[in-house]
Amino acid sequence: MNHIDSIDATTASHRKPLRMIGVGLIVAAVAVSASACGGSSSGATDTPAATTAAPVAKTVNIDMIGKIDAETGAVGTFTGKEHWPAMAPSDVTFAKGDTVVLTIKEYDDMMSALPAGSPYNDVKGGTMTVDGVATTTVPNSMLSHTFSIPELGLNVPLVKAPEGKFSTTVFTFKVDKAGTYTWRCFTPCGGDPKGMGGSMATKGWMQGNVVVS
Ligand SMILES: [Cu+2]
Repeated sequence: MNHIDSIDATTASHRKPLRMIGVGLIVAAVAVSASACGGSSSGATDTPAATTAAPVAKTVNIDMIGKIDAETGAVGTFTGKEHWPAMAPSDVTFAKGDTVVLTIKEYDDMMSALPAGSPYNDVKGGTMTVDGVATTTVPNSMLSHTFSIPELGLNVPLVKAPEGKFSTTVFTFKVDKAGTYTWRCFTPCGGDPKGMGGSMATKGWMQGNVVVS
């Protein structure tokens, strides 16, 4: 008796949840087709399931190299153009909501100081490490360039390289607003007397596009 009872109980307890799952699936299907109607009335052809699914955290790794304007050096790390330092690639693309891990290898060992009172010594809009050490600000005595997107409140001050080597900056951040933005360097590293011309004023050198899709 006891043995049979326990088999019955097991069978019953298996069936009940199965039925409940079946009901749950039907409800879910109705909800999806309802939102599909809403989608089609606004002309959108996107799959509703894709837009209503829980966001999946995605990590995007972007590598940039800070090139310098020396005449000689390792292939790919020097522009060979005096007073024309560059960051390459100058255009970066990622999706809104992505966790972006931006790694910048800075080869420039020249210090380039910001004017007194400049807000661009401080890290803003994310977290930063320099050669593995958490860093929140870079004093002028250590500063070479900046990777800044003022429109998004992002600022990455770049530590100058040890002579003949490079420093590695890793900046982790997220942007929740799609759009096309401009990053630029704010240290006076360009060619004119004020250091703001040439590479500083030219996309592909000390500024570039940031496309958030
Ligand atoms: Cu610069």
